[in-house]
Amino acid sequence: MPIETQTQAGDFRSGFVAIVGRPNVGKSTLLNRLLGQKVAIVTPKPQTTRGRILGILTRPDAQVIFVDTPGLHKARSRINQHMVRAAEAAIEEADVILFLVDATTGLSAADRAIAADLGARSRQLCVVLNKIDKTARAKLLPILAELNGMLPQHDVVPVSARTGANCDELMRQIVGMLPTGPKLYDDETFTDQTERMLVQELVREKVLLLTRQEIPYAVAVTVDKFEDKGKVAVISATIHVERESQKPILIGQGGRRIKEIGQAARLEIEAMLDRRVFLELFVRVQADWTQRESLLREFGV
Ligand SMILES: Nc1nc2c(ncn2[C@@H]2O[C@H](COP(=O)(O)OP(=O)(O)OP(=O)(O)O)[C@@H](O)[C@H]2O)c(=O)[nH]1
Ligand SMILES: [Mg+2]
Repeated sequence: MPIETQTQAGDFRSGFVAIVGRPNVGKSTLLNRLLGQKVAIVTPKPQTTRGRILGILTRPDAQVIFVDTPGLHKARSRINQHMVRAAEAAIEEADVILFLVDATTGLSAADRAIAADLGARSRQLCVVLNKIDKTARAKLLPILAELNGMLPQHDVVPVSARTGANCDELMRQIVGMLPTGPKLYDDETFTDQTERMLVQELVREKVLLLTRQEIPYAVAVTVDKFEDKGKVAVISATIHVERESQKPILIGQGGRRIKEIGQAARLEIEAMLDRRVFLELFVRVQADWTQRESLLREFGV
């Protein structure tokens, strides 16, 4: 009998790769790095990502559907419970799980709990030790040893999502772990987010970057108008806060802070849309939105 040679189509790999871990370990930075473009916002504050975000990378040999997730943590408030549930759902649906840990902070009790949970699932799992650009080699070795001890069946790949160090090797390993299968998205699709959603998130990113204390956690953004007028996009967005007292903090003296947020967001939205942008921002109090189911849904959490 002739030996069957596999067809090209039979070699093609595709699948969902969930990027999970504690808040702030660099999941969204890694997604943007592996994809080669920004689809997820990044800030130094934990709990930046609030829902699942797809980043789709199509190569000649594979289609990798990355799923960025909110950080896993002990959720007390309703909004945080939603976020953790989104991450758990992504884990359930994934073909491959990338478990990210932060080398600069070392392993915490939360990391160990996540490792135990993920290790108990019979799933393709790759442990990614991130932020090696900011960590002394001597500090990496004991972390690597502990990860190997906890998850002996799984590879640990040290990377820097920020500089890209060793990310090619990580990509090679990810593709190797994917099952064979057909493309699930066409070649041009790189995210499941609409332009409106990307704009919304970019405004929220600037709010997070330019405000402190409770404000980042109290804010949701909606895009109320998005009109394409040839070379210009006219956009208005509302920044929702939880309490009246948060409004003046966000607006700043003489409107300075909201102006700064608007300028920073506009520049990035213009680059993304490759168009001039007229961006109008409003601030509105939506009492206790982080605790109300209907508003959480409305605000896309
Ligand atoms: N030095 C260094 N910093 C990094 C690296 N990757 C991410 N960061 C920084 O870590 C912070 C958090 O990054 P994010 O990508 O937002 O982390 P995340 O895990 O998505 O966070 P949440 O969405 O809040 O769960 C940001 O300040 C990043 O710039 C890295 O490889 N090296
Ligand atoms: Mg994130």
